[in-house]
Amino acid sequence: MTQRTFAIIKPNAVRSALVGEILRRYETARLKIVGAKLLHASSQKVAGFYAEHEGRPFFPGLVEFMSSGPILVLALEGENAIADVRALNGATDPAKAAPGTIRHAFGPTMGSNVVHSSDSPESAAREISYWFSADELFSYEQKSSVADV
Ligand code: IDP
Ligand code: MG
Repeated sequence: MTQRTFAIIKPNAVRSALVGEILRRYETARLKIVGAKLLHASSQKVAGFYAEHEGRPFFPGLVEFMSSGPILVLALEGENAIADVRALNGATDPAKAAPGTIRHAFGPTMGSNVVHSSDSPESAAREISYWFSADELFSYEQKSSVADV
């Protein structure tokens, strides 16, 4: 089933010039970029995004980290996009992430694990609309080569 998911390239990955490498992995897996913005979120905006984790011991550090610099927010579309992007990203703890995943390759720690992605259709819908307005999202046919446009 074609579906949309939401992902974030976190501030440490943007700072470390990993944007191209991470987008290449998503595009190679036949995920279409249907929304993309570089932005520096406020701590309030990040706290609202991660509201389900409020009260957990790692929450203040997570909010501080995610608002520490620019992030790339993404809406991605494809067959089984939600599960596929979770699989490409790997386990939350980079030390437990499978070889070949983004978190295994780039780590470094649970608190700064380079990428986020939605865990269900409900969270994907909430997260896409939390960061994107309707006119920032696009639909188009993916061509297999630039000569094919
Ligand atoms: P997910 O990003 O794999 O969906 P969640 O459990 O939803 O993982 O947690 C959201 C984010 O909060 C994680 O990506 C991670 O950066 C951070 N986090 C979760 N659990 C811990 C922890 O025990 N210590 C430090 N950071 C954590
Ligand atoms: Mg999560």
